[in-house]
Amino acid sequence: MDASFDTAHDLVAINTIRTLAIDAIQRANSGHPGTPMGMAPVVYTLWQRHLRFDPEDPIWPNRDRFVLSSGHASMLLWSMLHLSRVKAVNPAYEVLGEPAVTLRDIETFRQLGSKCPGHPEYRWTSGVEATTGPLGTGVATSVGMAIAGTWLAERYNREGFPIFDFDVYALAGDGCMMEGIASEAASLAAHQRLSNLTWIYDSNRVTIEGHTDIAFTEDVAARFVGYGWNVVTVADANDTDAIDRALADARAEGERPTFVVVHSHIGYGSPAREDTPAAHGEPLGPDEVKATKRAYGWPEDAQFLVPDGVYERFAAGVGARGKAAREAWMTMFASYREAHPELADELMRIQRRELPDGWDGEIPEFPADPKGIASRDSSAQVLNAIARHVPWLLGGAADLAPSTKTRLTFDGAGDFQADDRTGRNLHFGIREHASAAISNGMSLTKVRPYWSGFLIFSDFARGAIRLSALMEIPVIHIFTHDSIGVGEDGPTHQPVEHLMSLRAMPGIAVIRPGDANEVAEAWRFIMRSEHEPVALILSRQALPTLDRSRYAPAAGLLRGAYVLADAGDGDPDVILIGTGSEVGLVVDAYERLVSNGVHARVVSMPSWELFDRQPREYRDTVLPPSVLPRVAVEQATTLGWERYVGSAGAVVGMHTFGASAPLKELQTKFGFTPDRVVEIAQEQMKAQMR
Ligand SMILES: Cc1ncc(C[n+]2csc(CCOP(=O)(O)OP(=O)(O)O)c2C)c(N)n1
Ligand SMILES: [Mg+2]
Repeated sequence: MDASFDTAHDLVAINTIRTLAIDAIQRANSGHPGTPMGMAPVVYTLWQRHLRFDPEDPIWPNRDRFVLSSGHASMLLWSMLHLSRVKAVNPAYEVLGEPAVTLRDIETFRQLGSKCPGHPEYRWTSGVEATTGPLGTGVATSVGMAIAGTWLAERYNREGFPIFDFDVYALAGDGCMMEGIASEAASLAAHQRLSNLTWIYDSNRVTIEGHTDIAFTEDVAARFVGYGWNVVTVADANDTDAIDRALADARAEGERPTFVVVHSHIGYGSPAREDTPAAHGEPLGPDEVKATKRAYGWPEDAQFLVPDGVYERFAAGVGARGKAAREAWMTMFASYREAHPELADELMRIQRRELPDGWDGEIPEFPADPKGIASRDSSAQVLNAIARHVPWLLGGAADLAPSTKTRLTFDGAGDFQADDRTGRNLHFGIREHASAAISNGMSLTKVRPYWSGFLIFSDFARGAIRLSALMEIPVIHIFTHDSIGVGEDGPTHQPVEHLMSLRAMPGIAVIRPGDANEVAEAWRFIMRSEHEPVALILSRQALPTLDRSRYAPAAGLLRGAYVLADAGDGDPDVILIGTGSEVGLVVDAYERLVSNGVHARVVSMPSWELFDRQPREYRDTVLPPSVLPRVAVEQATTLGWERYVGSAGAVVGMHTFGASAPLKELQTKFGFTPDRVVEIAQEQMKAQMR
């Protein structure tokens, strides 16, 4: 079939997208029909006329990306994936013959097991580029994809081999534009001159509570001009020629990201619901479904109808363009492999999240040192040692690199900027939420990202950290200044509840290493992690480097918790558990108890998550169930420690905010001294004997 635009045929295809959404939402009796109805022509035009995406291979590395930042409008994406017959891909990156989204999935929209959940979920449905729903986060994620695209192009493209030149598109609504994270990301995207990035703004001027006049009256287009974007306006979302021109303009733009403002009507075509907030998040209702179908010239009783020729139309549009582009790329890649075998090998590894041979060859071993080294500093050494061997490990800080020590300092590491795309040090600016979302986007594009900030500000990034866990992508979130150990900066900068709140999040490993060698082991775990993000929690202050000939090897970190020291055979009299900066303190207390003849044990517990994954047998050897006297020491909220110390055990932790004072004084004030820990251990032993 001819792929050229033909208003009648295109309108049937567009109305198929709309009516599938209407029917699925009516059947589910929940969902958001308004935006699929309003924006169907825009997304259709993008896919049919511009997107270089092959439904036969939705993970082809140089595909254009489409991110539905208005995640509530998921039916728009499900209709597109179904109608263009995108193929499913399994976790081994194999393309399966079956469709990613069947008509049956659409009929069971929002039901358990359907490939069409309420919001787009990466890894659950093939063709979804990013999990979206938390507004603003999808557009920020798209910036990470665009950054990764330019970095990959610079590193891997060679004369005659444009291996990477993909574009990134995101669709956003009023809600995304109101969220702060979108502003953070838009500002950085313009600074970085990401001309491979286009955001399409669905300006329907309606949100849940009503018309945007109630809360959002700024000039959004002017804002984006201010950031430095190329701003284009489409006056009518149904004008497919105007949309086509705007997207062509975006592709021709070589210096700036493009912002396409599309004036649209939420619930377009529904006689009673168009332009109303009710169209946003309610099914139309049986009568209005019929009235709307009549308005579209659609058979009013037909449900889940895909008229003859519609699949073929998608196949002739996005299907044919995508196939041609991918096949040309495959042919090019075969010659590239001959001409540049090492680069091609790297690329294949990146795609499979594999590491280069010898990546860990330079990880240092730290000699015992009672004065020690801050874990942020040992981490800096380890990170640099690894990054020298893993070219696609890149990242930065939210303007805190001199404090978080995450800068790559070796020759050639460079700074990533518009005029140097090879740089591996990113400057995220003071934008924590966007830093995490951008890192997610980079990870979805398969480079290995890290970003860093103070642990206290992890709250600012939490929404995007959570999405990295939900998507099961190996983003490295690095947080330093991990406790009251920060000292003089005081309670605004001293995290208390943050560690526990990160541990409360499923799907992310929180690691708080106790000394430099545990830091090295933490990085070994991090780098091997293919499908799980990590929060690495580091200290500002020096931590003694333990003598590992005297205490157990740091490799115990990989099991989450391990017996660091034990004063004798058999069950101990008391178990002291410490994490991070408190391991040294607990070891001091242990030595005192031992010199008093107590059979004490020290357990270093850098990661609850890794420990909980161990077989019960191992866990019971570390924390024998029969040994009740237990003390956990951590400069943070105590909530949750009962699971390891039991209801009778003791926890030395924080019950209030911290204070501004030198660290030593804070340690005394809040009870983090060897004397206090010894005292509590003795109370524990007494109490359990009674
Ligand atoms: C961070 C965040 N806050 C709140 C919500 C709940 N929410 C979902 S959609 C929506 C309104 C979105 O309005 P708009 O982006 O204009 O979408 P439209 O109604 O035009 O489809 C809200 C508040 C959310 N998904 N994410
Ligand atoms: Mg809106």
